Amino acid sequence: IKKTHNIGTLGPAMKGQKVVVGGWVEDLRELGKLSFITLRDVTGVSQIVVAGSENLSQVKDLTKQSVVLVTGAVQESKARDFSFEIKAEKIEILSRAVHPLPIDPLGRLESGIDNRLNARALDLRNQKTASIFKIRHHVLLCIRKMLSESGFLEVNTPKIIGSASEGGANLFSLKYFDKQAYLAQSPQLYKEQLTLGLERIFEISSFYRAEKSHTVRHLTEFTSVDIESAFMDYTDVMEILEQLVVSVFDHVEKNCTEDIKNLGIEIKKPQAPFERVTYKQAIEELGKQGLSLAFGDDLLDSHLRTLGEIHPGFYFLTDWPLKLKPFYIHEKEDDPVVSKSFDLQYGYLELSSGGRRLHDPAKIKARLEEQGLDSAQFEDHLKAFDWGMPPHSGWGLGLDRLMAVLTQIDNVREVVLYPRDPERLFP
Ligand code: ATP
Ligand code: AMO
Repeated sequence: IKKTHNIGTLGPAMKGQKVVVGGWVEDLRELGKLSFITLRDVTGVSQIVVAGSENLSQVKDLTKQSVVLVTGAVQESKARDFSFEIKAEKIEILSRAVHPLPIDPLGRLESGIDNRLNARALDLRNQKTASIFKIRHHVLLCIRKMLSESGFLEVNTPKIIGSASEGGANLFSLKYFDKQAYLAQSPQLYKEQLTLGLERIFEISSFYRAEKSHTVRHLTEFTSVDIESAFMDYTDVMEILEQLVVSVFDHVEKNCTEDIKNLGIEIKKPQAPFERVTYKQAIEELGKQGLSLAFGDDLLDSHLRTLGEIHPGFYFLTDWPLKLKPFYIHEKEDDPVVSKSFDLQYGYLELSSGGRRLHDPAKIKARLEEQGLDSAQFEDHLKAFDWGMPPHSGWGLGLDRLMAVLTQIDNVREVVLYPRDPERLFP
């Protein structure tokens, strides 16, 4: 079952060379005493020419998407779509695909997203779908490289937790032997604590939110890229975030040419710095559009859609009213009803939020009480603030949402292999 070559590494220059390739039968045509197989592996596609009674009898009732191993020699091809082909000496059928298949993996017969997700592994033989996940791999590579080079250390924090990290709402609870536990919504508390030991850390992981949202941007299990850094203010981590986004677009443009082509998209690399719009400016802008808001009102979906029209592309919405922000967000020293916080928006879509954090435990306790949260629940977390907690800032970036923007796909389910939403638990 060993291959000597990936199809993508073959070419007409290897004429005469004997190879063993393996993959999936994409197409099969019989022409008199010859059969032609279009064989695809994850790296590319090749034509296989089958002759001779023994080989022909092997492929006689071969089904599309079956797995075969072919031993043969590379030769030039006369076919319009191929610059070379492999003349089979031996064909082994390793696994037979059973028809009818639930979806057409070539995408000639279009299937709805639900049918494709129900057969997700097979959907990956569709080159458009495969390209999304090849790009996702590159995005992760680039993020890890960029943050490591900026002095951030990758960490793993627990996903099974004993008490709420961001306040009680939206938590999945689970039975943990004879105790009650929860699935982490975010690494917020851990990443803050870790700044006192490691200064700059990042985590890329799944987090869980029990939100019954049926939108194209909410999942119950999503991937978050989180950073936290000691000795940085919110504007410093905003700069890191915009550099990261630009690097991701740049890296994908340079390293994923084939996948960009498969998706039929153009990578529009954004320019840093991104526009910074304060919350106060935003409500003035909305006021001019006839949407009247007072300082302290939350921005609803409709408001964000209007702002997205005024500011298409990436922009930061900064300096939110403190009362709209979680207990750990720091106030502005010169205007304490305003917070040192930001969201990164792409048009109407929120991609990330972050800010400067409180590092004075007395202030955190006061904010917890103000928000109706029980500070006793945060005792373990608050202890760390007496051990030399540095001033710190950070953000959380929704990777699935970033992928959706990058690939110009509306629904985050398309960019997640096995998405979880309120209706979907399988496969
Ligand atoms: P948060 O930062 O509070 O966790 P989020 O990251 O999920 O929210 P969004 O849900 O994109 O961010 O928030 C953008 C806006 O969309 C919010 O003002 C919110 O009121 C609104 N919104 C959230 N859920 C829904 C929904 N299911 N349908 C319509 N609008 C929604
Ligand atoms: P927030 O709750 O805004 O902030 O989450 C950060 C980012 O995570 C993504 N996101 C989601 N993506 C898909 N489905 C969901 N249900 C979902 N919920 C959130 C969004 C969002 O912008 N602790 C803070 C971050 C910080 O301050 O460091 C936090 O969790 O893209």
